[in-house]
Amino acid sequence: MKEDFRTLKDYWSIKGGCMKYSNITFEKKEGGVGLITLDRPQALNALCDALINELSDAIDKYEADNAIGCIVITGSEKAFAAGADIKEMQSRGYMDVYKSDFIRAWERVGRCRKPVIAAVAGFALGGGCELAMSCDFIVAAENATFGQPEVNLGILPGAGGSQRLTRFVGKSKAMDMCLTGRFMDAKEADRVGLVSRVLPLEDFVESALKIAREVSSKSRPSILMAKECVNRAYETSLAEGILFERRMFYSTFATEDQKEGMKAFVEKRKPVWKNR
Ligand code: DAK
Repeated sequence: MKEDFRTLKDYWSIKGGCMKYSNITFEKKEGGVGLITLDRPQALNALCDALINELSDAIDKYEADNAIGCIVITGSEKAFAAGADIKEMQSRGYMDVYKSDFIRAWERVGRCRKPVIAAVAGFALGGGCELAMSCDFIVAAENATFGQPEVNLGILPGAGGSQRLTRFVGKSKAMDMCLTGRFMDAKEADRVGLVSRVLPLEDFVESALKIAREVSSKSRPSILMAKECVNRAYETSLAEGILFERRMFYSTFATEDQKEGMKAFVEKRKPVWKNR
């Protein structure tokens, strides 16, 4: 059966209850923002299976909730996430990882239709860096540290790192990071385009929430379409991408929000979005 959740009530009635979280916190913030905080401080937010499943469930909930227009994923001041949980992975064999479809829950963030911002303070390493890169954009605190140090463990990036990092920072930097395992600080990450902005560590999460509130305050259909268009740039040729954007652009003229947005501009007032 295809699941179609319109409200949280629908979600829970279809899913049959509320998952209890012990590795993340889930808070609905003012201004239509859903905050998810990775919360395994004893392991620097290492991404164990339980955490990834909780994260995936939390994204399902926010996606189903009409009150939420933007999602923020953050960690602690010391670590966004220090990678997949090495202690959990170490004894696994090929058949364990192959048969378990280990990747599915990891991909949930990248499949979210609503905008997702990664607010990274401290370490974002291995799967932590990959998780941040699967969000729509990354804002970094001054102490943020990015890396793909999997080579030090006898493995390589497995949740999109070699592909997404290369698209963000180009071949030379991506090769450098994946082959040496070296870390990149927030300044370098800003310079090479891995992050969209660097913010002071003080009040970092509040600053990230402010950006999310701004995104959430726009017309929802135009936000979803803009996100689809930018993502299309990574999946297609320039000519096809421009055609796709044009089709999407034309379709905004079928929305009530286009009428309202332009009317409000002409009347010198703030638009009141219907999100339709
Ligand atoms: N896993 C498990 N525990 C970890 C951890 C990790 N990734 N990172 C840190 N910890 C634990 C430490 O073991 C330590 O626990 P106790 O010894 O106290 O019990 C505690 O967190 C504090 O860490 P440290 O004592 O090491 O703290 P330091 O400040 O000295 O060092 C550090 C911080 C981040 C530099 C260091 O902890 C470190 O190097 N951590 C490992 C970083 C790393 O190698 N990350 C990559 C992991 S491999 C896939 C999905 C995902 C992946 C692959 C495939 N599919 C779906 C297919 C991802 C793979 C990876 O991420």
